[in-house]
Amino acid sequence: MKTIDLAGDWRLVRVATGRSCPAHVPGDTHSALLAAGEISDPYVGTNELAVQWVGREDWEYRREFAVSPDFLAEEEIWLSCDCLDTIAEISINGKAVGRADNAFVRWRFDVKRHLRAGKNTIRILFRSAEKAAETEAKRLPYPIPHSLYPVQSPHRNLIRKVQCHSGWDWGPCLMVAGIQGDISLGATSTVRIDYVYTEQRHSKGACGVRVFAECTAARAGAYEIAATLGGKTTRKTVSLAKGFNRPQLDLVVENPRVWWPNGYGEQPLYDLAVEIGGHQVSKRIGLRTVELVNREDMVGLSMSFRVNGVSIFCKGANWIPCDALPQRQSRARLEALLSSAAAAHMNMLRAWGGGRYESDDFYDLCDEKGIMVWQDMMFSCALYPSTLAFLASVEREVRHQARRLRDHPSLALWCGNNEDLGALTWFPESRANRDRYVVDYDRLNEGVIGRALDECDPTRPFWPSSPSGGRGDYSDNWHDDSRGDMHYWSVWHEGKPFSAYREVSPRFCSEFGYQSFPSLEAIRAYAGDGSLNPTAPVMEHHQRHPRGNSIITEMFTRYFRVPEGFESFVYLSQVQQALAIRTAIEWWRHLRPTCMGTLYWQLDDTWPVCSWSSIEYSGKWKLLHYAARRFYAPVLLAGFVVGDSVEIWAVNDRREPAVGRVQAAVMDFAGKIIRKESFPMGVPAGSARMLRKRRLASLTPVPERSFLLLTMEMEDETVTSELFFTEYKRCDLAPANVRAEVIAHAGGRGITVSLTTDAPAFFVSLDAEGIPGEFADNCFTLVPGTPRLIGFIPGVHGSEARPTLAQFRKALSIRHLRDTYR
Ligand code: BMA
Repeated sequence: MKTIDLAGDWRLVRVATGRSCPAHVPGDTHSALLAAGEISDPYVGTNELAVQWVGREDWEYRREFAVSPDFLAEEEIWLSCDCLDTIAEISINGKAVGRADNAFVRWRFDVKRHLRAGKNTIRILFRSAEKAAETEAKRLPYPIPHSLYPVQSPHRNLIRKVQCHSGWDWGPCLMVAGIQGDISLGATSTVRIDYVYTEQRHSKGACGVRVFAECTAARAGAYEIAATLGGKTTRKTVSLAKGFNRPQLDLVVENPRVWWPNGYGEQPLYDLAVEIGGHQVSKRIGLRTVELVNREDMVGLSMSFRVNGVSIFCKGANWIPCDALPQRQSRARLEALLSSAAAAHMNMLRAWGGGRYESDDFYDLCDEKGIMVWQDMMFSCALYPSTLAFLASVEREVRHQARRLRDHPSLALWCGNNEDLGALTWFPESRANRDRYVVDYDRLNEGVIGRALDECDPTRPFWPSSPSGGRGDYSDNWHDDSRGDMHYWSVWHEGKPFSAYREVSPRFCSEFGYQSFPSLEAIRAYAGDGSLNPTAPVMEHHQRHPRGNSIITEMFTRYFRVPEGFESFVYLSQVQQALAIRTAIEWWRHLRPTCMGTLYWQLDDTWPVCSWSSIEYSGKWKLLHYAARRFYAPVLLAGFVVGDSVEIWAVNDRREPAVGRVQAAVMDFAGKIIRKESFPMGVPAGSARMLRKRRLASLTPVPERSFLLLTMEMEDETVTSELFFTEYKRCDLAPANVRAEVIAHAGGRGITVSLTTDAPAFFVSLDAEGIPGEFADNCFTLVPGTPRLIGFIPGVHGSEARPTLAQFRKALSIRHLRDTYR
């Protein structure tokens, strides 16, 4: 097979005026216009509003390319486009080649008759997706509503494009267009392989791998198919018809090394190469079994994942596209985010239905890092049409994505959509005429998506919607903690206290979240120094939840003394977020095996904004992400006040028992230990145990005067945790004087901060403004007499940035709870 890569330099033409600028492919309109100085940065200030016109225009991408007589001599020649976003008309040398209307489909057009030897021109005209959606809305016999957000492009649910491009409650409205993913010409007179995928059969000491190669033959005939797996090659001759074929080959891997999720073992990957008629496709596969366990039990319907026969407690977050501008979604950015997820002991991310089927890089990295993927199909928070054209388009999309992605060992589950089942009750139209919309829903979700996935990937289960009570259950599972997965949003959207997290016992909580502000440096970059106030217009512009700032502020008043000054406000918002999610996850982890998964909303951001993310747009960790590294640790030590008692629990996710010693000390706010006990700990693999239960009154007569400091010593690590007996605001904390000394890391490229205090200090947080990097720990309790050394690794994954000690000292600031008020 021969190819001509068409990535690289193109020109972008604004059709209405003929004005043009350079554009990089793969890329998008907005990135090209920004690079050319035609628009201002939509992430700064309120510029987003000033670029809305871009999405309402038509744009043409255009370039020239050369074709050799050799290439032209091949029997079949096609144009292959991995992602055209979205409503596109393609022409070569002035002749129409085809049209596209779904950004999630790989488009292929026969182009042999349009090409000539020497110079050729290709043009791809992108019609405004927003206008196409409006036209479509007018054609529909009845309205198909979707969720509404502050800055938004309407009717996004009528076009097959990344749904959050149209604006979300954390994202800008940037209706980008463009050629994303690979674009190339291919030519062959033999065979083109379209998809390679495998099925595994595990037995003692061996794994049988059946390889399928979907291919298109230019000519009928006998061909040799060769597959190499783990260095061993098997061949056979097959007879192929002209057009579509699916030959298969059987291979065996002796003594396979199995793939494990992060925290459970290694992630060995095997190289697989398949060749037919000179076309070779290579990939890496992982050998493992993965099952979704849905069992009717005393509580309802269980939901857990079992990998290689081991029940996995799924720990992770929800993933949204890592940038609102597709051109910036680089492998390096994905690598940084996914490394951060793995560093916080995550073993699952949910690729959420309002985003995209991610790039190959994303799944390759998840394979390498042991991060299982819960893969939604790209439908979210809306009702969708079930016109024949729409269903046909979705069918094509799902069939393509299933075959593209099904070989990734990380991919654990296909899910029909995000919250569309629940959305049936959101809109007046669907409440008034539920039957009509349920039929639409079912035609699309079971009739097309579920059926196509069953067929294209029989190795994985299909989960109808997140949340849901399973296939065939059409109730709104939003608040049902007995069956399947739930989204628990009462603490944010309904303003319930953090303790409400303890009132539900989810089987699997696939969404729950709490907002915070991004760091001061992020805020300064979009708001400027003159708007450092939560309700300044530019700050409100970067807060897409209409009540977001009010919810954050109101919650402060429940737990904390009201913070003074903007910097304290921002810091406390991050402490509060970390506390909210920690409250939920510590509790739900201790409920295992009733609960077997927690995925908080959300890991990342698409632009700099106040949101539920634990990692802000730049890749910088919020305090929640540091907290996640502790509350998602394989062995968790947690204290809970339950009624008039205090319970101390340990949760062990490991495949081996956890043994160690625990010390529980009641300390007053001057740092004096009032009571102390120490006891051995032994927790069997994959279980939770209550270690001690004490009457609160026996620990402390006045809950406002002290706190519980927990320390767990195991062979390989020491873990500490703290528990307050009442709200922080009720406690008279001592104005602790935290001292920091910055020292160079012996030998390494890191820096160490040595911390001491003269009184207990809570949520002690270090920040090195403007210096990318991560601290070894953050947002922790510091007590007198126990100094801490906290390492700082500069650079965001792989970057060589290395500050001098003087620069670091200048950038370093330290905050703790008592600092936020006088
Ligand atoms: C969830 C998600 C998103 C949304 C988030 C915060 O339910 O599915 O649609 O951004 O809530 O409101």
